[in-house]
Amino acid sequence: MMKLYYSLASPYVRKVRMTALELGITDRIELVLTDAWSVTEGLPDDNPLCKVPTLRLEDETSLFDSPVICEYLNSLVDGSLFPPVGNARWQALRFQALGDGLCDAAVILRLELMKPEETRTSTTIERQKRAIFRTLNNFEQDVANLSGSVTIGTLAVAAALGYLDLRFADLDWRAGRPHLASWLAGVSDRPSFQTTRPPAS
Ligand SMILES: N[C@@H](CCC(=O)N[C@@H](CS)C(=O)NCC(=O)O)C(=O)O
Repeated sequence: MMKLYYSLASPYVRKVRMTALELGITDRIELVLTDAWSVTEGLPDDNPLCKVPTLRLEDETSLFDSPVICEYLNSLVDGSLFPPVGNARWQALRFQALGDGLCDAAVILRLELMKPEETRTSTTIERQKRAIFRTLNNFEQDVANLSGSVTIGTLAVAAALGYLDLRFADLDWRAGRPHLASWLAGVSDRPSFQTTRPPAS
């Protein structure tokens, strides 16, 4: 049995769990709930970066980060989440990079906003906000390319938007982006999105 170190709120973990659900291989993965910030054994032994998601394989080697884990899982069953060649592949990987990058910006922004007000850096806050808004606008304009068959790009963007809903509801990303909003509403019907919904916090 493989082991996935996971947390409930991480959008990168959510993408990996959605991948496993879409591929129908969740029965091959044991989920190990882990707080990356406080854990002292297990996760840091398997991933020197001590981040979730980390996948420990049956041969006791391990894989990270989330794009690597997802591509590995896809390869186990010769799945179609990573188109093998051509434009479809680059589109899927590009959307994955933008989805993951949106999460990176949102995580940095959140950590900055958790600091006492007087120690926050306004240039960091503004830079991350601009990255978030530009990326959302790019998705809105490019929704036709997001709307094809489900790929790792679909799952990454859905997980990222889900993370904004969890942590930045007040950002109201749907405002002025009706195509992206209805795109996510469509993806939200998928069991992989439903099953991995983080508990409200
Ligand atoms: N690029 C990584 C990002 C993973 C990541 O940043 N995970 C966060 C949770 S959302 C984490 O474990 N943070 C703990 C830390 O940074 O020490 C991936 O795609 O897997």
